[in-house]
Amino acid sequence: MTYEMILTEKPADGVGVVRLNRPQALNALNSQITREVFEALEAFDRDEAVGCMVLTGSDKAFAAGADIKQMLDVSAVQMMQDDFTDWSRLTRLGKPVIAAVSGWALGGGCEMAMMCDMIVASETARFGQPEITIGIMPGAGGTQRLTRAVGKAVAMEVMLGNRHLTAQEAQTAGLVNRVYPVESYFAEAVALAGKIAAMPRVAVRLIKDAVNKAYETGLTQALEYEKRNFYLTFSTEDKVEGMSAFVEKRPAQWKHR
Ligand code: CO8
Repeated sequence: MTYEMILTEKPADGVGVVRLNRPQALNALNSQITREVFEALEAFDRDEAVGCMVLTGSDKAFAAGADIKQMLDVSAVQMMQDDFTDWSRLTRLGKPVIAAVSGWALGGGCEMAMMCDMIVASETARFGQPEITIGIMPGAGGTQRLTRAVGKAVAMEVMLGNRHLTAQEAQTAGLVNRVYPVESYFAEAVALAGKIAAMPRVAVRLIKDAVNKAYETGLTQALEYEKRNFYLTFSTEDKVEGMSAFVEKRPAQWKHR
């Protein structure tokens, strides 16, 4: 597969990286770049050599939002009909995705980072939902995911008052996992992805799936869901291997089955 607006690489064992590469527009997300991002992530999701993915941009911008120039002349009906608005593909990936964010993560850029499973940020990262300043509102999960991550009061200020959260503020609020200097955030994200890729992958998938249920359903239903995934892990070869390795005091050799 050849891409024009993204770069892909496998910089470490088990790790697939998708990099937004539209520097002249601060990685503004038009329909082509978003389609390429989803296709590349889905390809890594199918790739047996990959256990965890990293989605990143440049040091200056993860992404400065959806492409305003593309949206300028688009009607509501076109917006609704175009697959541009179907970003849920990112949330349907089985393997975990870590967003490695530096610089601007605004509007759709912030929303895309929040659709990932974890966020590793550089000290220069800035998170915001400035849609209000161009007369619209967040449309890819901003009002929901940001609110759940940072709480109503901060979310309101970010979305109504165009407040940007610093990396440190975003970490304190629970939006971001880790903050590193700009020189090392990407390597740290790849290292975290490598660590996760080395875990037994059926369990990784079932845990990701169950944690996401905490967002999507009520507690009783989610606990029931967790129990079923837990039982399912007992059907894996890796459960036998992991427990045997513990008892025999040796490292486990995962088969990812
Ligand atoms: N869309 C299109 N082009 C952009 C965008 C954008 N979002 N952001 C930056 N660019 C372009 C600029 O137009 C400029 O191009 P040119 O040189 O050709 O004029 C180039 O990138 C560099 O930008 P600046 O000169 O503005 O750079 P600065 O460093 O001065 O400023 C900022 C950086 C603060 C990030 C500024 O560019 C900015 O405010 N950008 C817009 C941020 C914004 O409003 N984002 C929200 C967009 S709306 C949205 O994301 C809705 C999501 C809905 C998703 C729905 C899917 C379902």
